[in-house]
Amino acid sequence: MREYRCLSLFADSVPTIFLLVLKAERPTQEDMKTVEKIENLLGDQLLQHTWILFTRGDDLERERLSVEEFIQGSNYLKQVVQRFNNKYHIFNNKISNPDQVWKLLDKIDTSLLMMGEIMKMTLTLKDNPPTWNLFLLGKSGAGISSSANTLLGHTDFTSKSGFRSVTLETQKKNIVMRDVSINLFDTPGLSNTVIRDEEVIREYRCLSLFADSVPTVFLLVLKAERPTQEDLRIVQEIENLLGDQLLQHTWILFTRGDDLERENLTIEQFIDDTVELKRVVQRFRRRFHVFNNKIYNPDQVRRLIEKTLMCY
Ligand SMILES: Nc1nc2c(ncn2[C@@H]2O[C@H](COP(=O)(O)OP(=O)(O)OP(=O)(O)O)[C@@H](O)[C@H]2O)c(=O)[nH]1
Ligand SMILES: [Mg+2]
Repeated sequence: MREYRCLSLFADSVPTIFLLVLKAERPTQEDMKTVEKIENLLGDQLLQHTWILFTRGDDLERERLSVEEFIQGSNYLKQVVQRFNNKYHIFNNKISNPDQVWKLLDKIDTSLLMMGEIMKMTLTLKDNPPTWNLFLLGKSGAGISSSANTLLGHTDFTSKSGFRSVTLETQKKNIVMRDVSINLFDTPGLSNTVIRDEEVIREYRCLSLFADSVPTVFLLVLKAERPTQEDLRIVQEIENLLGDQLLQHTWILFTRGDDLERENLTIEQFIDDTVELKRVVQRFRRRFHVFNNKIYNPDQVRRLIEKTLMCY
């Protein structure tokens, strides 16, 4: 469910069709529960872009049943198909038959979809600014949500101190800044006290899938403190996950600029005095920025946006 939720976050920025795959068999209680969960997750709007794709067309062929007859034979399926506005198709995955694919695409009516998209793109270019994705990730408690709030200019993402991790699933908010529309993603951090690292990594992987469809910047959030072994391990883990290509669009965002200010240190001095950080920052070709999340200072936000968008 975590991954499905994550995928659905992108449905408004990239043209998207969901295919809900069901066996062409009498549905079990478990199938019904799954369908219900997916309907709830997608909600009315995304359901308009969702098709039921029945598989095992070969079984129906053997029984000389059309998919329509199969659906008519079950009150439950009749109701489901109605809820999906009769949007369904059947595949026989046991044979290679491009015709069944073309038929599905015809049904989805790609031409209409494309027309809609072209119209939307023309409108977007004329009336709306281009869209960017900005993903904030890192270690739980590093200040991921606070930094997202600093970027927003107000407190929308929940952020607080304490032993328990606060952000447990990715949240998205949109801001328009310097003629650019930015989708900000606040994510659960690694070393989380509630969810396992593997789940967080899976969520990051899902987010990174969309990095090639919309210009994307990753912000790896780190406290401006001497890093622990755990901090360094997490940085390395994120580097491995993103890979060389996405790392070129990744910036280290230090938090706790207020602590540095109190000690009269610039972020450059702090990095150069901290051997481990100096190495990390070198690997990122010195792509970094610092936030003081305790004050309202649009200038620090403007500078980050200028740096990251300029280097894209
Ligand atoms: N002094 C100071 N505190 C900060 C700064 N940024 C974040 N914090 C504090 O650090 C604590 C954790 O911040 P969050 O933004 O909730 O951290 P997170 O990484 O989102 O953590 P989880 O959602 O719990 O995984 C909060 O008490 C913040 O107020 C900063 O720049 N300066
Ligand atoms: Mg958080």
